[in-house]
Amino acid sequence: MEKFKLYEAQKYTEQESIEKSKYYFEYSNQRRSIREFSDKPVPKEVIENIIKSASTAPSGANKQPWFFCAVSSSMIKKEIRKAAEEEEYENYHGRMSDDWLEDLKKFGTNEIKPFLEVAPWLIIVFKQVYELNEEGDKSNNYYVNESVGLASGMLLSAIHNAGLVSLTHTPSPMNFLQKILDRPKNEKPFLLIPVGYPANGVEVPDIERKSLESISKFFE
Ligand code: IYR
Repeated sequence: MEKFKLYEAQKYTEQESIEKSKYYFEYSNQRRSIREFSDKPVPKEVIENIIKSASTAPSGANKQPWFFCAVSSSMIKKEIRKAAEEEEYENYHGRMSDDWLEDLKKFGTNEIKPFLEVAPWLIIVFKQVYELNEEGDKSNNYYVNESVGLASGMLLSAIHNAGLVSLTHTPSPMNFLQKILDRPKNEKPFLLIPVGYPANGVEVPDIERKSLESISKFFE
């Protein structure tokens, strides 16, 4: 017989729930992806707590199919930047469609990625396509993309909550991260997330969130 522990829900009044949900939206709405970072250091403990928050995400059969590499070593950051820029050069010079390049124009991106060296931390999220134990036996993971996507979303919220900024970066292809960080063959890079403080006076594109009406429909 499985053992269950009693779940102690945190209870708020309706009014408190309304206020808290509104406050949380307003707070979340201040989060923006940042492409220019300050080199101001961030304590390791903050990054540890952020990763622990991400690890509270739900996952298929509770397999927790994620792994996080946190890099502050200048040498490794430099190696990552070099490999990422080589791939991005190919993306911007032939691999991305004209439509794609057009869609990116408003962000002013190109293949040059100084943030990969300037940001004090790079968090590389890996997905574990299957589980591999120490004896080399394989077992299944389920809903891996969904699970790691959820954990990554929670990672971004935890970063924002700590007063830090991030960029959800996907240099493509990303296999070089598996090599540089020496990760096992059951793991594939999922996202590369520079974390730190914004550069002084950094600007972000003037974009808006879609309206509630355009992203939802209520059936009451
Ligand atoms: N990976 C490239 C291109 C890029 C793609 C998308 I979709 C973006 O939202 C932003 C950039 C780069 O990082 O420049």
